[in-house]
Amino acid sequence: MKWINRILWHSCLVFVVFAGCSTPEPPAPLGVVPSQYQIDWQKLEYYMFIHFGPNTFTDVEWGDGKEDPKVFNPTAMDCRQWAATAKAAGMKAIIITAKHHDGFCLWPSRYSTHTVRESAWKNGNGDVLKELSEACKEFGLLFGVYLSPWDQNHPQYGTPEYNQVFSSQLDEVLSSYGHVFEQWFDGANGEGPNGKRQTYDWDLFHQTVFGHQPHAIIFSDIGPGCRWMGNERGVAGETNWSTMNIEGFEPGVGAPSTRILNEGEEGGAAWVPAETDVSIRPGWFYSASTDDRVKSLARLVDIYYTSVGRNSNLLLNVPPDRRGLIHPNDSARLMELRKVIDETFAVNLAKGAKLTASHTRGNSSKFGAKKLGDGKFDTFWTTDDDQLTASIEIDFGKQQTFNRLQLQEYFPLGQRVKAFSVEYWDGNAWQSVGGDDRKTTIGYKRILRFPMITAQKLKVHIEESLACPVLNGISVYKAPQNG
Ligand code: FUL
Repeated sequence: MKWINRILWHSCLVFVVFAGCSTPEPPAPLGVVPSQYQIDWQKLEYYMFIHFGPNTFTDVEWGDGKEDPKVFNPTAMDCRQWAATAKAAGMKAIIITAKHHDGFCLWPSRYSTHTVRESAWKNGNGDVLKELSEACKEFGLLFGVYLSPWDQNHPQYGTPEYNQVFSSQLDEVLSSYGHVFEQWFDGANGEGPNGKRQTYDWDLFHQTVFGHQPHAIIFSDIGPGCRWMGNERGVAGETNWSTMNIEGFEPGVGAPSTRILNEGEEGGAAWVPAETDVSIRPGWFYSASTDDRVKSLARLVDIYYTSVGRNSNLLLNVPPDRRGLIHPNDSARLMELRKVIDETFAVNLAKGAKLTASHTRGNSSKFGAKKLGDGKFDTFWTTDDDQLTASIEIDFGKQQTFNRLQLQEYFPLGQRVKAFSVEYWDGNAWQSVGGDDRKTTIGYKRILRFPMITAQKLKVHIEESLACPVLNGISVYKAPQNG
């Protein structure tokens, strides 16, 4: 019988060892979570907006659709120059105004008589969307389109038939130029030539988009892919939830308040992350009168932190001039911005630092604080389900000087952290970073900017979370003085 006892004893040991080592399950997703396409979209972070059309030549922001299409005549248009500029700027995509409120189509639409075909450019044989989509492909950029449903030129605008016209135009654009990563819908809705406002058939428009581009991110005030963040100054909410309630709302006049657009809604029923659209110049379209009013480097750096640094993507408008080229003043500024961003985020001082947490899920190394420094997106630190507060300490092992802290939530499991604070060790006591204030929300990326600190240790306190916090990154940087 001895051998039976021995077997029993051994299986018992094996059981105990396995039970002790078994890793806990990852946390369940919280509420609504992003689709894989929204996750991929969020990682793009920074891309270019192009406003180009008759307005470029008439020097207005909103043409009324009565312009002679012949005015559209760029003398040296080169979409490769736009794409090369975007690429060199560190951007990942370009979205172009295929049709603005004046109704002019940058492609030869069969559903309009106000297009590049009627223009003087290339004797009416040109197609801006074709040239740009090819240039994007060549430079490894994604291609996106803005189409304004408001059309001041189309004779059917203001009648039910117009919805079909617009849908047919979407058909053309979304089936002729390859992959379209984002469809931008402007909410503006004015009166038609007959004095009537159009009732937009959003269901039809969305079906048309998804029919051709099932993975496209649809932008509007209420998504469904991503949302306007409520202003054109480049300032997303310091609190910025990627969730909001869209039921019962419409893009444009029927949209939620700008505060909700700016901050999202805690526990909202839909995943609609923020996109910050802002122009590098005072206007959206090129004007020679703004050549010396390109936003300063300091302003653009601020915008980077109030968009990408606040859980929002940044769609920066860079309008080509009448030649059809990006003006050197704009491109020079973009390169300056790229330099600051590259210099700032080149060296993560937390890499190689000792990371410890007050709580770790199941005390398992799989969810340990080390995961915050491994640079991987899909590995994360988290706590037990009932643990909604925790602290993470970074010990650099020696004094380090820094002025930026970047936190990242693993948002595929939902946005959870509601409030946090940060302290550094001054040698005698913990001191608050950036004043005593509690910071709110993290999301994909939250970057804090503060005056230079020299310290060996830094601590992040998760003070409030809707469910156990799940973070996949903490990084510390020293930005150059002009950043
Ligand atoms: C607005 C438009 O009215 C502006 O002209 C511009 O296109 C901006 C991005 O969206 O709603």
